[in-house]
Amino acid sequence: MYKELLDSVLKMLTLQRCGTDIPGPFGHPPCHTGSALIWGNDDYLENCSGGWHDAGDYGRYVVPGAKAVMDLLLSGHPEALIEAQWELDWMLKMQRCDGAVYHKLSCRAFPQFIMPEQETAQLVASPVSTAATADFAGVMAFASLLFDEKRYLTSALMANDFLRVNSEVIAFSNPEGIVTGEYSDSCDKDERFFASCALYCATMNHCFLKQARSLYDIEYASQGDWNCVGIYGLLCLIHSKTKALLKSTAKADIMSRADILVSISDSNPFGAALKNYRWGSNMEVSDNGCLLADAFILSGKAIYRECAKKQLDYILGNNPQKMSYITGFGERSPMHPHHRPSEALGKPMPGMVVGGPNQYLNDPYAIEHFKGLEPCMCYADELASYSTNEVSVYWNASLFRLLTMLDVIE
Ligand code: G3I
Ligand code: 9MR
Ligand code: ZN
Repeated sequence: MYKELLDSVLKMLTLQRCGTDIPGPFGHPPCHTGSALIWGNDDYLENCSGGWHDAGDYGRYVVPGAKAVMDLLLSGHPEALIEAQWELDWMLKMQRCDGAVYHKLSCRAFPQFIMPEQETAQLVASPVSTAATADFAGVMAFASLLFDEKRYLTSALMANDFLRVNSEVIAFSNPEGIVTGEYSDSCDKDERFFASCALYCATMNHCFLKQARSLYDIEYASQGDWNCVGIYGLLCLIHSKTKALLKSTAKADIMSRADILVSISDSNPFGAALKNYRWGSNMEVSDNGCLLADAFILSGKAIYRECAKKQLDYILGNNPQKMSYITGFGERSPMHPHHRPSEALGKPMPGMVVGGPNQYLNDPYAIEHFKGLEPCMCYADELASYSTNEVSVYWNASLFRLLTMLDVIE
């Protein structure tokens, strides 16, 4: 079962591929193969096909895509590395000639619950952002260590040059007429730190180490999400051969965070290393499981491995809903995920982890049904509840990394 689960969780990303023929029961003809209007000018991005549909929608977003890529690359799983290249090669098409990276590619609005090839509205490339540019630099630099592809490092260096010239944040917010996912981030310090660490590991050039030192923050190990990627800088250092002091600092930060997660897990009735339940809380659980697995690898202490296993147990059924949060796995699993292909085909695509309980009532269904509930109970297997029952490639990628790490440290 474990291998079937692992394969299915990775397969979800393949099934989310855009711009290519997808065979099989959840397949479809190529989609979104046209050019994209570059928002704000009359120019077009001619060749912009590829990448992954983000989630239950068909938008393609560099920032969360970078988190998903990093989790696949860090897993070291050979098929995951191949899958990551699908997104990496699309990201290369999102880089402007000055090194900056467009924040996203989507239509102007979310479509109805149709199959992807049926979304034929004009694609728009939204303005560049420094978060997307720095995330791009980070993943490309890290990827250059794993693939014999000069273009990854060359593009990463170009992106870093743009960041050096643009030291102020270029924050993204949906421009006029665009109402798809925003992934806004007003602080790009963690993204710049991630990029600097990855570039240092890829080149061993001390100027990037100096850059990383100036951007370091002790909080990075305790923050993880699409908008908090400093931890990937720490992990790049830990995975590198450098003797820099910052690597020991990174290890120490991971270990002290792991101790805090163990105590949070111990006080949670279901062992989840969670204090609050936010949008994508199941990703936070798998991210924390990965950090605990890293702590076991660094220290050999069983307490971290046992706590990491509790994170997967929570996602697979040891939770207040007494259900597996992964479609198609477990006696009870989500049947109505907020996922356009699943809804259009009338059956849930297997291997997708749903966002999970979210106490902040971020969708109309949640407002109507979850008021007054315990935070851990704010979940419903309902199509309409996109803030608790959607899926995404970066939630799946985090779960995939946890599954591969637990397989190794078992
Ligand atoms: O982390 C803070 C928490 O500290 C605070 O207490 C809480 C209440 O204010 O907010 C938390 O931040 C939330 C964040 O998710 C947590 O990751 C934000 O309020 C919330 O707005 C944010 O929601 C994001 C959502 O898009 C809306 O922007 C989700 O992270 C993100 O996963 C989701 O992504 C969507 C895309 O837009 C479209 N495609 C589907 C995808 C998944 O649903
Ligand atoms: O389907 C959209 C989902 O992918 C997003 O995560 C979510 C939040 O941006 O929005 C969903 O689209 C809904 C829109 O926001 C409001 N009208 C109903 C749409 C479908 O549920
Ligand atoms: Zn598509």
